[in-house]
Amino acid sequence: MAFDIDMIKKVYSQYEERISAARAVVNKPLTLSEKILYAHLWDGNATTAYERGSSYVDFAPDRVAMQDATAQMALLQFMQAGRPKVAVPSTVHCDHLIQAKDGAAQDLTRAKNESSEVFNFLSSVSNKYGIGFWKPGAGIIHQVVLENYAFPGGMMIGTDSHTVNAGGLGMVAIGVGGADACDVMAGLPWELKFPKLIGVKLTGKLSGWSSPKDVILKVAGILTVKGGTGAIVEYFGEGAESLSCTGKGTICNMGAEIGATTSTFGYDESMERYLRATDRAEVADAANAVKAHLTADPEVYADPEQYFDQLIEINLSELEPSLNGPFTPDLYTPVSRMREEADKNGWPTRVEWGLIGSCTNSSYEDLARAASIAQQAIDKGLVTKAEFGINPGSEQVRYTADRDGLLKTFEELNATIFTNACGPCIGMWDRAGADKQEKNTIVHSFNRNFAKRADGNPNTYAFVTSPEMVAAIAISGDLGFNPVTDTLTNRDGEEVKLDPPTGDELPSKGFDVEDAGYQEPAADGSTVEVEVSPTSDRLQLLEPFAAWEGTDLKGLKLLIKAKGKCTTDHISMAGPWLKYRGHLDNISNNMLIGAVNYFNDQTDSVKNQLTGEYEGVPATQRAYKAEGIGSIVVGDENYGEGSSREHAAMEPRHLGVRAVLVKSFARIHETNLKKQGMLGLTFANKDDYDKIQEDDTVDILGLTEFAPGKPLTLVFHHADGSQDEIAANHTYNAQQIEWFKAGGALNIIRKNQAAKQENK
Ligand code: MIC
Ligand code: SF4
Repeated sequence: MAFDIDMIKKVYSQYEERISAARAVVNKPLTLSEKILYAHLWDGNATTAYERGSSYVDFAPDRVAMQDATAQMALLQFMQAGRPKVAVPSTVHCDHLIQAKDGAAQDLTRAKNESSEVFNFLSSVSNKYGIGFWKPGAGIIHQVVLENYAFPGGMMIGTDSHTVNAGGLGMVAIGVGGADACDVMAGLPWELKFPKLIGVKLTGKLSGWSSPKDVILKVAGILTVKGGTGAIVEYFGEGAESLSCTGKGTICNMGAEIGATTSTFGYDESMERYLRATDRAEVADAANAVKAHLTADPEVYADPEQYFDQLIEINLSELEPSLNGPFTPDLYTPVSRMREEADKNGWPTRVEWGLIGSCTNSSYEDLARAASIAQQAIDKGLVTKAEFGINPGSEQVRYTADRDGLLKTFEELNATIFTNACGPCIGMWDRAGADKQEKNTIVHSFNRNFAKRADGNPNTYAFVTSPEMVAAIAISGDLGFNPVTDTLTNRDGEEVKLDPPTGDELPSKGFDVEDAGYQEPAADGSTVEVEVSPTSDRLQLLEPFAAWEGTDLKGLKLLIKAKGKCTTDHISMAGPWLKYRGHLDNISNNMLIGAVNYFNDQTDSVKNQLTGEYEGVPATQRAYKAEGIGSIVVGDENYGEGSSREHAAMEPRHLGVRAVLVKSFARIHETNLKKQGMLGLTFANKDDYDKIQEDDTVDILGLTEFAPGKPLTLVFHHADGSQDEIAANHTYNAQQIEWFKAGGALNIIRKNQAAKQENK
C-alpha cells in the first residue's frame, strides 16, 4: 500500500504544465533537478528563469520528515504556530535515541524506559497534528522514508541532513533545520537559494569488491567537505542506470558530507523495481505515465558540459574499493594504498570493531553483500579478529534479513545485532572501554567520522567504507588488508582468499514484516492533549526570543575564536547530549564545548573577560548573559558543517551570542542562524581572522541600514587600546532581515497567527 497516493498523483498531474512553463522561461533543455525545482514553485507555473547560486526562490515541498532528536524542537516550534493540523503530509521517526549496547531486545526496552517522556510527547503531538509516527525500533528515518514515502520527481524536506538519501528514488530531498520544517507544516512557502548544478556522469559498471559507496567516497575525495555547497549533484549515464535503487540512496546520502544541497538520479528501472518490491506498484504506474518528466531532457545528458556548472566523470569499471578517514569523510584512500598511508600517517592498523548500518548503508542489499563475506569466513575456517555490530535500517529489512538467514550468518561470527536505529553512528554506543581514550581503529559503513562521533573517544580513528569491506576488514582485523589481492590464514594454517561479495538487490522472496512500527494519526486530533511537564529536564516549552533592539550592537565580548574544523558536532555534540534535544536550556550546556580555542588549542576552555579566568564555554557565556553582555563567536572555513541540528544555532541564541563571524558557512547552519534571529556573517577578507585577539570587545555597525548585499562593519577593540575595523559580508535577503529584526522567524509566524485570531 502506498501512503499519500493522491498527493503523488496530484504532483504528477501538474508536471506537464509546470515543465512546459519552465521550458518556456529557461529556454533550453532542462536537467532533472531543474524540472523538479520548477515543478514545485510556490507560485505555480514559472514566469521567470532563476539564476543558479543567487536567486532566492519560494518552493512548495510535498512532504516533511523529522527524526526524534530534531523533531522535538521542530514540533515545539510548530505548536506555537497555532495550526490544527500539518499542511503537508509529515512523519516523525524514532531512531536517534536508542543506545547500542547489549543487542536489539535489551537496548530497545532500555531506551523506551529512559526516553518514554520524549517518545510519548512525539507520539501525542503527531497524533494531534495529523503526523505519521514511526515508533522506536521501526527503523532509521531515511531508510523508512525510502521504503515508504519517497517518490520520483517529488520534493521533500526533512530535519536531518541525510534527508538527501531519498535522491536514490529520484527526489529532490533536502535537509533543513526544524524552523524550516515548521514553516512548511504551517502551510508557508519554503525558501532556498536556487542551487547550482554539478553533473556526475557514471560510465562503466561496478564489479568485484567495488560498490555504490565507493562512488561517493571518490566524489567526496574530489569535491571535499565544502565542494558541493549550494549545489545539487545530479548523477546520470549508463553507470547510474546499472546501480540499484538503494545503492543510489547510499550515493545521495553521503552527498551531505560534501555539503551538497542534495543529490538525485533520474527515474529508471531500478527505481521501478524498488517501488514494486516495497508494495508501491501504484506509485510505479503513476511514475511510468510521466516518465519523460522524471529525468533530464536527452540533450542534457548528451552534452552535459552545456548544462551543468561543473562536471565530473567516473568510470565505475575502474573504481577501486576505498576507505575515507580518519576524522573527516573526504580523506580518500583506495584500499590498495591503505597500508602505505596508514604506516605513513601513524594510523593504528589493528581494527577493533566493524560496524554495519546507518541510514547510508543498511538496506537489504547491503546486509546481503556483507553477509556473503561473513559466510565465506565461516566456510573457509577464518577466525574473526574484530568485533562486529549491525544496525539494520528498518524493521522490514531486519525481518526479511532474518527470514533469509542473513542475520544468523552474522551471529555465527559473534556479531551483535543492534536495534533498527542510528546507534553508534550518532554516538549512541556504550562501547566498553571507550572512556580509557586509547588510540584505536574502527571501520564502519556510516557516513560521518568526525572525532569522538561514534564512541566519544577522541583517539578512535574511524574509517568509512562499504558494508562488504567492513566485513572483510573486520574479519582480517587489519586496516591494511586488501581483499582484492591479499590472503588470510585460517584456523588450519591455510592461506585463503575471500571471493568478491554477492547479494540480491531485492529479496527474492519479497519483503516481509509483521509489525513495521507505524502509528496512524487521529483523524480529528483536536481533543488530543499534549503534555509537557514544567519540571521536566528533557522537554521545555519555548519562550519567544527578544526582538532586535533597533540599534547597532556595541560592547560585545569575543566568546571564542574557533580554530579549524568546527562542525555541528563541535558546536552541539550528540551522543549523551541527545537526551536534552527538547530542552533548550539544558542542552545549551554543551554549546561549543567541542570547538578548539585558537588561543590555547584546548576545547571547552576560554577566557572569561569579566574575571580573566579560563572557564568552560557555556559557563563563560552564561556569565556574560547574567551581566546583560552580548558576545560574538568567530570561526574558520565551512563552519557548522555536518548536521541539520538547529540546536547549534538556538543554543548561542538562547545564551546571548549575537553574531557568528566565520570564513565560510555550511548551508543548513547558516540558514538556521538566520531563522533564529542571529547574525551569521563572513569575513570580507579572510585574513582578517588573524586580527582577532583574545580580549577583544566588538561593535557591529550598520544594522540600522541592514540591507541585502550591503556589508556590515565590525570594530574589534583590542586590550592594548588599538582597534581593527573590518568589513563583514552577509547573505540576508529582505525577508531574512525581517527575521533578524523580529528576533527570529517564529516570532513573525506567531504575530501573524495572533492577528488572524483577532480578525476572527
Ligand atoms: C547526524 O547524522 O549528525 C544527525 C544526528 O542525524 C543530524 C541530525 C541531528 O543532529 O539530530 C543530521 O545529520 O542532521
Ligand atoms: Fe542516523 Fe547516522 Fe543517519 Fe544521522 S547519519 S540519520 S545519526 S544513521
